[in-house]
Amino acid sequence: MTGSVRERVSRVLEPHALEWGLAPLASLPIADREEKIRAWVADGLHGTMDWLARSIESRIRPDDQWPWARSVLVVKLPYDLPAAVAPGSRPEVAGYARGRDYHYRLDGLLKAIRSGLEAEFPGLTTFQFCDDQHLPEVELAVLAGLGWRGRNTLLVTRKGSAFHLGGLLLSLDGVDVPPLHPDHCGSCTACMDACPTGAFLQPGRIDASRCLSHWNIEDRHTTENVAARAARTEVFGCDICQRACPWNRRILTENDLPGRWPASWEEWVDLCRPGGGFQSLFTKTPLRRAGRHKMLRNLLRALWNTDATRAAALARRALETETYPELVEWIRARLESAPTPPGAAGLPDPASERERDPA
Ligand code: B12
Ligand code: SF4
Ligand code: SF4
Repeated sequence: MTGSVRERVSRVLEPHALEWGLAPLASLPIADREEKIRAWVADGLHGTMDWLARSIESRIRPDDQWPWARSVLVVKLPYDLPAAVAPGSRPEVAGYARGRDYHYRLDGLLKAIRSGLEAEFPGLTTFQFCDDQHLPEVELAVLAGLGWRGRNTLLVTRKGSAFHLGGLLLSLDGVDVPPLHPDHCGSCTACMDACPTGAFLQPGRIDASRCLSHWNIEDRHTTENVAARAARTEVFGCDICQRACPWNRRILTENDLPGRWPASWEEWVDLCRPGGGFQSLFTKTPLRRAGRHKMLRNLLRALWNTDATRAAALARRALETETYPELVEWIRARLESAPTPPGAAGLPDPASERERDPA
């Protein structure tokens, strides 16, 4: 039990080989943030995420919600950021979602860190978070000196931004204030320029309702919006603004979907049909949370933007087995508004197939 609080925390963290930061919670700046967060919600920039609007108080002042908390530990869990594929060439899933759900991975790591800290600091109270609590994670990571907030609103470091954040609120007193990381965005606006939906209204201010990631993960409805119209390849999440960032240039990886995953639009659509195996293939991955209905909508909508003929053929195939009322209604409406020339799809037209072979 010797050394400063930071040194003792550092000894506990060492075996985990993670990048981390620690800061007193009282050093979280409030006034400017509060104004921006309130304005963000008041302007409706949270899209369909009503839970975000309802939870702004604890995002502004976490110490009201967790009054015993004195400090915060934030860790980074890196993931692979794949290079771009040709738009529309195949369904694209954001890099972070391709492996085992990061919530499980972070959960295990944080539990181990927590036990270590509790042994080092007897009587310590902790509260674990990883994208699952009403906490301002990027802001806490900035506070802990882990990086700077990029114009794309994410935490960026000189090693890029492809990592998840998680951490612990701690009842630990005596934590010194770490230096803030310098901002290295400079005059760059690459993320803002690359966004296909113009979701960044100002540097650091996102209209989530325009973001592809909001549309294809969070939005349960089939309503048309700018993101639905702009989707080309992205069917789960979106890596475009991160890929464009010069700080990520050196970490971009090969872009191969996991071997067991389908590759073509047709195979993906079949997987998302009832009984097609969606739940079992994606168990324990972030895709499972989206569910097959949303994925089917995402696939058909994105394909409609690049190859309407192929999309309509696949939509008709999906209609043969689809039972989810909102989806059925939406597919029918789209087929009426965007019909396809018969036989031009390269796929058998299920309706005419049935006429030929009533069995
Ligand atoms: C809701 C949410 C989303 C929403 C909204 C995104 C957003 N930027 O707010 C959607 C679904 C769009 C989304 C998408 C993604 N997300 Co997300 N998301 C979250 C979540 C759950 C909450 C974020 C939040 O509170 N937003 C609300 C706003 C109000 O909060 P804020 O950004 O802190 O607020 C500041 C700005 O709005 C700004 N601001 C507001 N108005 C104005 C005006 C001006 C003039 C200025 C300058 C600033 C400004 O000031 C506010 C205060 O500082 C966090 C986890 C968490 N609990 O923090 C993950 C989180 C931010 N997401 C993450 C990831 C990985 C993503 C994606 C990359 C996933 C993907 N590949 O598809 C994309 C990236 C899109 C993007 N560029 O933001 C990671 C980011 C890791 C990192 N490196 O920073 C987090 C931290 C989750 C995690 N634990 O790993 N996400
Ligand atoms: S994730 Fe995609 S759609 Fe969302 S802000 Fe970034 S580039 Fe735009
Ligand atoms: S792309 Fe440029 S502006 Fe955007 S976060 Fe990266 S460095 Fe900052």
